[in-house]
Amino acid sequence: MKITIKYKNLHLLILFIGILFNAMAQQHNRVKQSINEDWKYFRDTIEQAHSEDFNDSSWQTITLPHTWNKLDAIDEVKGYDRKVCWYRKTVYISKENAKKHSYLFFEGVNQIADVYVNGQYVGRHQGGYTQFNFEITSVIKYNQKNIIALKVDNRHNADIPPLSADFTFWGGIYRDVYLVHTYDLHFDNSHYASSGVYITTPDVSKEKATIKIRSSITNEAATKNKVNICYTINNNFGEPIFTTNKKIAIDKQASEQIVSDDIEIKAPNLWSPQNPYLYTVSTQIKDIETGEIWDEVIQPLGLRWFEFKAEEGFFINGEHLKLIGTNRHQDYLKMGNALPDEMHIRDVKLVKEMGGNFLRISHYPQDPTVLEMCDKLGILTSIEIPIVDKITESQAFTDNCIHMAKEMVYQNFNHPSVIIWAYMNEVLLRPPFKQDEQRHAVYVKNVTALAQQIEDTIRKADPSRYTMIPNHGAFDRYNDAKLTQIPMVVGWNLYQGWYGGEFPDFDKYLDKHKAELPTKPMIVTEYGADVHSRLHSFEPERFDYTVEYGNRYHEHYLKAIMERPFVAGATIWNLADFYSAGRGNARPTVNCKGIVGLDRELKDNYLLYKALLHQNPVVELAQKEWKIRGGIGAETSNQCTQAVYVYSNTNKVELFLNGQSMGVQAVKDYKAAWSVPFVNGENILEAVSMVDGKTYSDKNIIDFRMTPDNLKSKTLPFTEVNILLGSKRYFEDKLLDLVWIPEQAYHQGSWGYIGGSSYRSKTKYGSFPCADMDIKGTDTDPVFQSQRVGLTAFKMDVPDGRYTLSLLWAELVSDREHEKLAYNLGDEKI
Ligand code: GCB
Ligand code: CA
Repeated sequence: MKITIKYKNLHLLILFIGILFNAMAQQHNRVKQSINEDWKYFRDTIEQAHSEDFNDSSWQTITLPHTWNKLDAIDEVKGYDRKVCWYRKTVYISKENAKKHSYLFFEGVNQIADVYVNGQYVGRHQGGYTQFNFEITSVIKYNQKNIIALKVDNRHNADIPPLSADFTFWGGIYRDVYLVHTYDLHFDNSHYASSGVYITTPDVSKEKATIKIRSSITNEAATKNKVNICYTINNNFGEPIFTTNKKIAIDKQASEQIVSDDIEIKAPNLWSPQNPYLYTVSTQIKDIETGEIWDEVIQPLGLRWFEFKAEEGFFINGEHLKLIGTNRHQDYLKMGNALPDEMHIRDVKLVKEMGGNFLRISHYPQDPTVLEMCDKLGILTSIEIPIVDKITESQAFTDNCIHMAKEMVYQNFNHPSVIIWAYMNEVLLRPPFKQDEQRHAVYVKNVTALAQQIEDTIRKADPSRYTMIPNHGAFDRYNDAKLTQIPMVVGWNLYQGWYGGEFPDFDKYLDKHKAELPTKPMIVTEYGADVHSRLHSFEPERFDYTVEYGNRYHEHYLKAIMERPFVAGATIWNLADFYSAGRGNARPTVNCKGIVGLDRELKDNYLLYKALLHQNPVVELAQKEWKIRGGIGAETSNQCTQAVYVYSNTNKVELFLNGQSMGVQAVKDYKAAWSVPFVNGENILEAVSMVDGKTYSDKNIIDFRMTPDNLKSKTLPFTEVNILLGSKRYFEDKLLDLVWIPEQAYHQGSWGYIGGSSYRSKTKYGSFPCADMDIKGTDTDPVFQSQRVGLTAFKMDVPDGRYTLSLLWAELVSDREHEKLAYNLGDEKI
């Protein structure tokens, strides 16, 4: 059956869902309803905000998800609000819930939430990335309004990870909130806010699968109860293929762990990235006499087995699979981390459409929708708790880490997409006490001890998956601290050719792992280069933030990864650009290592991976987002020849410019290249490949703004030129509809600089072609971040006339390191 929904039918749909929901509620007796609408919010701490009769009418009305840092963490003022804010909401709870148990369920609040209902304290949750719930039955008023109040605190807290990291710690109730009602007999949702049902598949083969279901059941009634626990396995059409029962008696006010008998499925339809076949398991608590269902939990079930082998990599269902994909943060352009579910879904789809099969959910557990989508689309995952950069040597910190590890494992236990539980990202990146050798050694020992404790906790909670610690590229440091030995898989975050070194150093590092840790499976958990998708260069250089440098980086890394079978997998840092409030770079407050932008615009590297990973023919023009190009027209031809690339998995590609063939090129390492003589104005590029008699093509229309070398040219009259002094970069300003081109030295009859040298910034990572700082008062930072130092003159041999000359620069070197101002001298008529 195919259902097409038009807008005018929307009310019908809502009605339909309403009927369905009611029917389900009557049958299943557990109700979970979102309460995202109509919250009140106050951006500060305030006395008595928890109390029932507090007047919040002057507070802002908001809808969840919500973060208070959406704008202040991306503005030009240093820092962002890490503080206490308040939320309040009124909910009406009807009398029919009086016999039930009611809970408030939160998908995530960053980072401490103190919850009150009707003025009464119901509990605290620490940690911004895991789910939690509180029972509120005893404080509810029925057939009346109930006041929920939350004090939310995202201040730095030495006992709660993460302590420091390269991403913004957005504060707020930034995920969905639900009200849940259950009957006296229900699955135990208080066990780390999990479903209370844990499914394992101890034995899976092509012939049969064994399934075991462990559930935790609570009887809150005043009497002992006899019930039937009913297990049903449904196929992916929702049709039951297996049902069994277990009769049990539970004491009043008690909880019991029930384990099903082994359930066997013959010739299972195996789950894999190619075939993400999802069964579901319904576990019901049924009244032994009336058959009435007291509670039901439905969980996904994927039947698969997998293994990491140190030399050969990863295997699923007995078949080798190179794990390739990305990391992911949970934010979006100008929205912070407060995203609707659809936007999480969109990101998982982006990985799938690229051809990826693996997602490292970094550096913290994310919205439940992410794993649901990974199950459905066939994306394998690694999830981790947010210990990043460093630890605090306190019992409270340890306790919080252990608690988070348990929350992570139990809350996500049944997702077939999860293969790895991870923890401790680059924990020896900035180890303290460096000056005091002995104290430093104690710190490292404490890190090792904490790692071992978390490892033991995770292995005990879930022996069926792998564990992993992702380290940065300081091999010996991690090896000496045993962080390469404690987990089952080692992750390496490697940036050779970005933060330091050269591309081939990456290859050497991989080979070092194989030589020194030959029995330890390994994943390249991070690699990437910052790319501002409006910056281009034909002479790319480290830290110029150009698309072309990023392309070189990934082209090299990808080859090295694919050539080495012992590299089980690799996840690009990062799927999308993401906010990191402390960063300057080419886009202040943003880490630009995404292969798509903050707005999910595809960058070139996404296309490279697409060509590599897809089985079907792929032909993609690179530099696709570069719509306004610029360059200098040769005097005789008025053409400007520039390189054009195509990413493809076909053998050869033909390129056309305005309908004229530029020749056929062989594809090598998924890339083909041409020199294309662009003309002033519109240039239609078309790349075409023939595979098995079928044509595959891609098109891009480029508006080329030609600058004459001779400004007095009659055939190419000069109208405008925007020059980036001291730079080899091209910068496309889509808002102002103009393109900046690199400088050139002056020669007779033309234009250019006389004297001086290109500014180089000195950073801890080396000398770079541009500044690495936030330029205040502008959004086009790259225009200001390069300059020519010691310039004698800038000369332009223009025809007589009136011109507008704008000089733009920033003070890049100053004592006031963080107060760089953009100076725009305004327009001078000359
Ligand atoms: C890393 C970190 C990650 C950073 C990344 C970078 O190694 O794990 O959190 O964002 O490097 O871009 O520097
Ligand atoms: Ca959600």
